[in-house]
Amino acid sequence: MKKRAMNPDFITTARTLSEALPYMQRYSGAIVVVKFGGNAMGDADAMAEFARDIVLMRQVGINPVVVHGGGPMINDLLKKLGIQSEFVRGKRVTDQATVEVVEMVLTGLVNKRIVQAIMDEGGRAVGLSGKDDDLMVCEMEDPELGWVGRPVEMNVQVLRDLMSAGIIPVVAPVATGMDPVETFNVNGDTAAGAIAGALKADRLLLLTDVAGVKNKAGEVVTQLTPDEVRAMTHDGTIAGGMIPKTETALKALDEGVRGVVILDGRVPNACLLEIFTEHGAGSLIKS
Ligand code: X2W
Repeated sequence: MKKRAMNPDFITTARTLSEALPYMQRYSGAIVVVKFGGNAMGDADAMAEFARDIVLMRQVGINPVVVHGGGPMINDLLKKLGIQSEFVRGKRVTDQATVEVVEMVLTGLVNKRIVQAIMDEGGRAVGLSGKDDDLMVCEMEDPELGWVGRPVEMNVQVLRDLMSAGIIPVVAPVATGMDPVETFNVNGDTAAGAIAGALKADRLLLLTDVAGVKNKAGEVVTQLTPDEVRAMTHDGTIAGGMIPKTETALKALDEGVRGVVILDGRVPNACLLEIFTEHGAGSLIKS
């Protein structure tokens, strides 16, 4: 009689799947908005792995919505074109020439790359920007920043329509203004927060290149309340580039998002770790 050898890797795979069942049940039908930042995109392998996680989420009944950035890719093209660029409080000062490059890079290059990566993994994806179906209408955030938009009106029906058709929406953070000839450059985190808020998402995952919110001792805090975030911001524990992320998180929670996670998108399978395991990944901010 032929004996079947038991490969220990298969046993681990089966156990991992089995342990994921309660999480699949908990998130079945949930809306999860994932902000995929330019710094988290890495190389083609990292992009493929991210896409695979998103397709797997959809396969088990979650409704993922991807909102992406692409700051480093915008920097590359601006540099090639000889256009200077600077950031004020984490946002790109955006003149007319810059906003044209931002729109080209985000809605063209980066958006289609992500859409393609999702389709390569067997999912259905459609790319759009805040301009499509008036998804995100903005006003000028601060004249000093130029064409940088603050979302003032959200029309998320198009996202619901795509989700109910089994299609993963991939959104570039570019928007129109109240005057439709205007084009706004929107910070990717801000756009993801506004979309998650308007959808009253179950989770907003902010994928970045740091492990999460750190305490005074430099350790990542796995769960914290909005009050704790405010206290840590007040005493300077939360500082620098983390501030726009935690501000986005608090605003999204105020608007009805159930939980926001700030996590390291460079960790393999970051989204799966967060959604399908007990430990999660990064820092969960929740009331
Ligand atoms: C960003 C939009 C892209 C973005 C920019 O121009 O770089 C503003 O700063 P990451 O990769 O998520 O940083 N917009 C207003 O947010 O990209």
